Amino acid sequence: MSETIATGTEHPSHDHHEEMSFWSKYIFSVDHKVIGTQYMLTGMFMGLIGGFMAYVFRMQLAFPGESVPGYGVVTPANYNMLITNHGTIMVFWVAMPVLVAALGNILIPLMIGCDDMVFPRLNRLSYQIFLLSSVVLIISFFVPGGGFGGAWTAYPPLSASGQFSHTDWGATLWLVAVALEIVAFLLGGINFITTTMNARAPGMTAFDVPIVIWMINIASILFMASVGPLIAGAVMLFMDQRIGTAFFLPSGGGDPVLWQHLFWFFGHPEVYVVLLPATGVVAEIITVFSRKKLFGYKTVLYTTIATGVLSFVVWAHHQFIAGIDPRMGNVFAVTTLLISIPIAEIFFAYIATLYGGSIEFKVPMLWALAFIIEFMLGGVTGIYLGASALDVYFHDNYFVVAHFHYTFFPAAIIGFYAACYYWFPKLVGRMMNETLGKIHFWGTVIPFNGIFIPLFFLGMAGQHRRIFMYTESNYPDLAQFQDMRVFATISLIIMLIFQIPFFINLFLSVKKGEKAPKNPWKANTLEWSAPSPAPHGNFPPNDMPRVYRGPYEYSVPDRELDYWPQNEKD
Ligand SMILES: [Cu+2]
Repeated sequence: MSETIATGTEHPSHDHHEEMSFWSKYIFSVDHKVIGTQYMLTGMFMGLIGGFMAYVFRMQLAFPGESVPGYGVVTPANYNMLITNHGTIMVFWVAMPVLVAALGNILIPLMIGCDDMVFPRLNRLSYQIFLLSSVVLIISFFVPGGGFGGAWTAYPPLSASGQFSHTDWGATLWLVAVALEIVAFLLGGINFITTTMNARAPGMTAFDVPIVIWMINIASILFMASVGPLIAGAVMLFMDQRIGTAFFLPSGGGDPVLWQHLFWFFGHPEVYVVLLPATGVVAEIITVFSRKKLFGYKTVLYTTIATGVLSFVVWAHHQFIAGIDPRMGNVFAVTTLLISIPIAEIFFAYIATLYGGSIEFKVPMLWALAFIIEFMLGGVTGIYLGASALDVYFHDNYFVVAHFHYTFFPAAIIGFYAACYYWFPKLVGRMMNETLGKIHFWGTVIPFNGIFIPLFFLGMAGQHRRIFMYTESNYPDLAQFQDMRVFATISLIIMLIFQIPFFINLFLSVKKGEKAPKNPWKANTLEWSAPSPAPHGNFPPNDMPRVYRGPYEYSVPDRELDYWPQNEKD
């Protein structure tokens, strides 16, 4: 990224940022690509912490031995702190920054053909608040009493007082960190939506906008519309923790189920906030690597909007056994089954896109195909959980854990890797290594299934989540499945080891990768008409992209890349 317009620089007038210092170029930059990269790197760093936490508590589950006398690898309270912060980090500090903030920042201006976000300084502020939130979260692990251990859903009364949940300053800092993180993404969402509405290349209509940009925007709207109740809830929980109110505490006349409503009104749409950008990335990649247009662009768009609307009326499927009126349970069971229809429709459109295409199994395409296959398992198992009667048994058991890892992992991890291998050439101007990429791909996807398929069976056997050991002494009926826990843990270790080829590939390719042409994948979206790496401002200022529409074809005169919108009709 450091050389500006290194190759094919027909427009030297655009070199105004050459004299910038390291600080203004990489730390305090307002360039959307740099901010997106900052979000991505911070998200990856937090991902390492979250992954390490998973390693520690999976070691505890597999080998509840003697390192801590009487317990195993960690104490029960530390186990709770690890699972709590693993979940929190992976959702709020990995999936959100990488899928929404990094992809939104990097892709929106490039793919709609403009030079930057409409509010670049607001964008920079958004990242800075996000960075601050990450620091606050990390500090919360080290305060007296330790990090918060009341689970990522922070249900009261445990989150306001509880002997195994570290509810002193650890809980309060956790809450402050989450609130700051939410502020960062609110600022980002305003920018994404405004930019997409107002800064599209001349000639680009709403239906010419690439589907991934639509999906990122719909995700931003879902986030901004669902997070309000959570902010209100966070303020109330903060007051319960710190100044003695009892909004959620039955001991003072409060109602803990109120928190569950406020949390899941946000928490369920959040699944789609993370899922939709990844689903969009997959649409871009499968069209390019099968040389096909997206099957049913408008249908996919409308079903995405339908998914977004429906995602607001399913939240209480997390509360079937929390004491809500059973008739309301029926309503939420029906809406939950309904939402599987548009999601399935999108995946059918993708399969129809692949059908009959000339498919090229390049690394980004492998990740995209893996997304479709793995998410299918997550989606289908969700239908079981949506049935309120089955949920009596499955609630908070390992079937749920396996299910939501089959939705979040494809979205956050597989979706991220697909995007990373695909757009790396545009950001860096070099290609990533295909062989290392394939090693990384198989070494990630195979062990991923090794971790979570056993958890479906453990769940069906009745293993409840958030318990730090299952031995003869505390769960005699579950102790016999210890081999499965060991298998899952070893799979996790293999998967973590196979992330090393990725980091080698990433850092080597920045300096030594093969030089990338403007459009290495022969794609037809606008970002590939910008130089590789795309300079500050993306496109030469006197040659900004335009979208032309002729009677029979779409063309961009005087550009080597023809752009035709994905919804082109023959
Ligand atoms: Cu849900």
